Amino acid sequence: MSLVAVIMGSKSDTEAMQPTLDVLKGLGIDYEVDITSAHRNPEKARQFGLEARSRGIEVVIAAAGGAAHLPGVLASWTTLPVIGVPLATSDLKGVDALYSIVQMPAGIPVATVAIGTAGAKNAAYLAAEILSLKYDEIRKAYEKYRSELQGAS
Ligand code: RP5
Repeated sequence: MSLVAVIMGSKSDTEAMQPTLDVLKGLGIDYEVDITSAHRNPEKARQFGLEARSRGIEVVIAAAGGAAHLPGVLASWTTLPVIGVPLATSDLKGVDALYSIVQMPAGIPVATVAIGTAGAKNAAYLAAEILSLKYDEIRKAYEKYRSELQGAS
């Protein structure tokens, strides 16, 4: 059963989000991936948000470029933690997406990571930290990764 849902706003986001999937896989975290545009398919975004918890999802990672309303829209339909990844897919190179995702009005949080590959990876690591509160196997895998970092510098 998937613990993490990785939702992207467009097929064109797939390559930018591969690092998220690689990190989740490396840590042994089960995930699902879907394309759900908040503006082209708002009903699908709503259904996903309403059903995610009952399907066993515990963390949502939502990636989008441009106006990047997807993470906020999903957060409006679920009380699961939502991590937003701003993607550099527009002429503004992701600054638009960053501002859009990070500037959620008070009350409906979206945890926002960096633009690009660093953010895509950190979204997965942050999901691992959240899941580590409950799952010992994920905590052990994540702590192993962290301890290996110490040897690298
Ligand atoms: C956003 O707009 C997507 O997340 C994507 O990053 C960007 C462009 O999408 P497409 O027009 O290529 O589908 O919705």
